[in-house]
Amino acid sequence: MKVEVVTLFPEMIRQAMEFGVTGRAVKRGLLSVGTEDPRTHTSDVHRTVDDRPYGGGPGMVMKPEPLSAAIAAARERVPAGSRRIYLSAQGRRFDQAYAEALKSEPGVVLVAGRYEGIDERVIATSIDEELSVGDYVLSGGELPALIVIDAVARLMDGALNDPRSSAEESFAAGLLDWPHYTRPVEFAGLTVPEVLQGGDHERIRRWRLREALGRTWRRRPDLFLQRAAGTAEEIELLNEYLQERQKQ
Ligand code: 4FD
Repeated sequence: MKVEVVTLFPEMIRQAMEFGVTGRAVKRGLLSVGTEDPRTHTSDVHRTVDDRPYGGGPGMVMKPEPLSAAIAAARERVPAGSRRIYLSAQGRRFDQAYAEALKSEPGVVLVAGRYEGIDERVIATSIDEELSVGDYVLSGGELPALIVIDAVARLMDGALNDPRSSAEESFAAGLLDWPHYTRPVEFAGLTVPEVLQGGDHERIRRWRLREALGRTWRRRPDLFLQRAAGTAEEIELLNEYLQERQKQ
């Protein structure tokens, strides 16, 4: 997959691609990430990319010409038909399902804004979709762009070192994670649950699924609404979990 990020701070994107799962995906050629800086599409001596807002008020707005030129240049380096996505708090909410869908696309242009916003006519003419990574305001779209790249990169075949990691994630898809433990067996007066210390893989699988279901029920009941109906086993395990908590 080819990703181009339109940003006034290309180093933020390039630096982040040197580490971790995304770094590996880039090195393995699963993903390529380029940047396009609107400042390189200016012709005045001051290389101006912002201007005062019509109607007055504080802050500045990204000028349309350099930004739209940068988006057009970025688009030439991704496959035809790639979508141009603007990261903004006004967008549709990014989630795991969106990441899964994006993974299968050959390319995408991610547009990161700065200042108070971008000129609305750029959204009208050069953006296919607005996307939000959550209900909070940031000072730039670069971190949201990196969130999207990270979420997609780790889904690509061969990006994770152990393919069992992605198999494990599909097993508990749409649920919160179960608790994890490593050595020592006792820490801060707390011990690793007995079931995990033994080698009964079926008991361990059921314990993990029960914990994932129970945590999701307690912490994020809204996730159950988005999820397909539970299997007979899931219903049984959630009942066990809730009954166990009644006693305590
Ligand atoms: N919630 C999000 C995306 C971007 C952002 C920006 C103008 C600054 C939050 C336009 C100025 C965008 C999000 C960047 N904040 N701020 O996804």
